[in-house]
Amino acid sequence: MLVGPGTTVAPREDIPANGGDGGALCQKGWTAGELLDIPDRLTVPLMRARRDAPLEPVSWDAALDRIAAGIRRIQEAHGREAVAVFGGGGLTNEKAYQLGKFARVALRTPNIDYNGRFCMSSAAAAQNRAFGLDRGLPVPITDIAAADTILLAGGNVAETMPPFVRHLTAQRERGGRLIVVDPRETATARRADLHLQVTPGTDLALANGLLHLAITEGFIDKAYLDERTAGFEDVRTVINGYWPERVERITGVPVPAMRTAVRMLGEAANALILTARGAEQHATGTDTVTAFINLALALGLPGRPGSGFGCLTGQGNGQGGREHGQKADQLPGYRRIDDPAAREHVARVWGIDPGDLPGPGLSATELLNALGTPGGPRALLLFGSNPVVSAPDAGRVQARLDALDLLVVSDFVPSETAVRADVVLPAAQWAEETGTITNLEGRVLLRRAARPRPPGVRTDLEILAALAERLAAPGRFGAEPAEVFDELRAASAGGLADYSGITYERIVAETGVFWPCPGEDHPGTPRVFLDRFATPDGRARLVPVDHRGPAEDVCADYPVYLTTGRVLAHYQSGAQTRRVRALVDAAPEPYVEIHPDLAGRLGIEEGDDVRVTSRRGGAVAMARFSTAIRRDTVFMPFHWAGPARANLLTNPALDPTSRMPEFKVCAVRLEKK
Ligand SMILES: Nc1nc2c(c(=O)[nH]1)N[C@H]1C(S)=C(S)[C@@H](COP(=O)(O)OP(=O)(O)OC[C@H]3O[C@@H](n4cnc5c(=O)[nH]c(N)nc54)[C@H](O)[C@@H]3O)O[C@H]1N2
Ligand SMILES: Nc1nc2c(c(=O)[nH]1)N[C@H]1C(S)=C(S)[C@@H](COP(=O)(O)OP(=O)(O)OC[C@H]3O[C@@H](n4cnc5c(=O)[nH]c(N)nc54)[C@H](O)[C@@H]3O)O[C@H]1N2
Ligand SMILES: [Mo]
Repeated sequence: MLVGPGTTVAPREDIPANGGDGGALCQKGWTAGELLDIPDRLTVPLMRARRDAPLEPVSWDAALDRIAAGIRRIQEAHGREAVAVFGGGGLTNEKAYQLGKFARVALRTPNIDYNGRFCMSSAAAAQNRAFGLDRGLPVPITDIAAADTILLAGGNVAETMPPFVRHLTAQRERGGRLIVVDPRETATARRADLHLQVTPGTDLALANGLLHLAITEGFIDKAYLDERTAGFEDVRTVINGYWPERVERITGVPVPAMRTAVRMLGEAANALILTARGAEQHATGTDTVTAFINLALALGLPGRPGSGFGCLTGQGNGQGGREHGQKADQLPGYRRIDDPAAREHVARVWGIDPGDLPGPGLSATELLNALGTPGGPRALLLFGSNPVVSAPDAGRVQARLDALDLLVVSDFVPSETAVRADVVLPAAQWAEETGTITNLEGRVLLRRAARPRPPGVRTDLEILAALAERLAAPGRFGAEPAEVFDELRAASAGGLADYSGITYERIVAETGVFWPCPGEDHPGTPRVFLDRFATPDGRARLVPVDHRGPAEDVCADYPVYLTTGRVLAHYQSGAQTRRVRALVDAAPEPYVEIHPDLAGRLGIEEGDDVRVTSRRGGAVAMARFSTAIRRDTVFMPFHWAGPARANLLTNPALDPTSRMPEFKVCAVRLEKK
């Protein structure tokens, strides 16, 4: 199977989200074993004496003492909120939970957020608003095959979620149809029966336009709307303004294609509407997802097996990472930090006074941009993210990180962010430690350590325990995943994401347990919303939303749209995959995907180095021609550092509800370099 002495990575045949029969892993999975043996793997703590001194190896005690002393000094001089924490959706549930507790109990700071704010936040906000609950898929992934029609907005699963594609294949073999909404004719769009090639940032108008047609063509499920929802009449009023010709003008999608899409959805016995980052990573992301949910509700889909609305999660623990308190506004169990009952419950589990729990803190982009500013945080502890490459307007973020008094990074590779830190802590990686993750179905899975970690390396839980001790934090900070999971169960009890009935033993015996699972005798909940939604009155909410367009539109100086995303061979900021030979060979170079017609107008030839400039900064990458992209749009993957860093260009404009930055559209100009 794989690569990397001593460890093989094999698909779990028994977990359908990984592929089910036959099993499938994506290319990143197949080569992940190599990561365990990368040449510059961190195995010893590093520290610099001064900001301008080099990083040098030190003992764990020296590193941890320095961090604790720095935190104390900064908090005494500037207040508790002057120390901030940044987490990641790749962390296990145990680590995400412990990080949230560490911030609130050991540091007593409100300022903790995580990279899931860049990832899942718009889908989460819209699902919470509509359904009272945010679970990626409301049904097991195997239900996908039962859908007669699937509409996927802004997801390139053929490259980003290869294991998911087998479910699409099974669906197609059953005669099911696929509609893909994407400004590019991606590998996923090429599989589709219908490709709606939208202008970036106009999905909201498209979804409203589809609903308009669904109403005029009589596909609305009146009985369902009466019985299970609220708000349709207000939505209908807004939808009146989205007649097909107007929507074609906004979105670039021809009216006949919209009509076909609506028929495919409306005539299907079972249909699923799914969104991913292409539709979500916008300053209008929450409302855009809401528009797709409105459409799903009007067609009567959510709460029926084989039908519904869902969003595809991203990172290793994209679902669980958003449930247990590493979000600025959240406590474990998907509780709100401003809810007095939630504070009371969690404070009791943590052995502290609810009055000592901080309130909500700054969201990820706002937090990063406040670092080192007057009144902003002066220290940052970072676990599981590489924002120098992955944050919007990354040039500014890099300057903010450099303005800190203390930057601490826990990682297993010297990422672009880690090399700027004052203290770098060498962490164990996934294969070397045990913990739970929750997949997009809401199924909690146990991942056991597969091999011993190198000497000198500690787990994030051990690091947090050692720091909590040095900071004389109240309560316990266990270093053992099983102990932390038991505490998480208690803290989540009674919350929306209730894990109290889930144990490691059950997860193993039952091949994962679906939350909510409020008792050890409760079977777990593979399908949510069958009888009621998680709102106070049990009804789903339709919410009227209007098209606003991108926060930054094209103009004479910046006449081209830039959108960003992923390629098959690389993962995220590339901190891991740029260190794997096989993946570098598969996708060695950063590039700008450009239509030959647009390139011709700009005097750019295939293979030229192109300077791409936005209001934030400039990047340089090689032109790669493609007729699969719109003529008004270029695409850059965001996996590379250096001059081709796409996030030097992106717009940090935020969605007002989710605080999601607008990664998926900004205005640029291009020149041959
Ligand atoms: N190979 C690989 N796989 C990954 C990852 C990775 O880095 N590499 N990352 C993981 C993570 S964390 C995530 S979140 C997922 C993301 O998974 P996806 O959401 O599938 O990934 P993206 O490539 O970011 O965006 C998907 C598509 O959105 C399109 N798009 C751009 N702008 C718009 C728009 O305005 N509207 C619409 N409808 N579409 C638009 C892009 O052209 C792109 O094809 O992937 C996960 N899987
Ligand atoms: N332009 C643009 N930018 C984007 C996006 C986009 O589509 N376009 N997508 C956004 C999205 S969806 C996401 S999810 C973010 C992701 O971007 P990042 O948050 O930067 O995610 P990664 O590159 O996975 O970085 C994770 C880092 O943590 C380390 N790490 C992994 N696991 C662990 C662990 O268990 N413990 C510790 N201590 N370290 C660990 C890895 O080695 C790596 O250095 O990027 C966002 N940025
Ligand atoms: Mo993500």
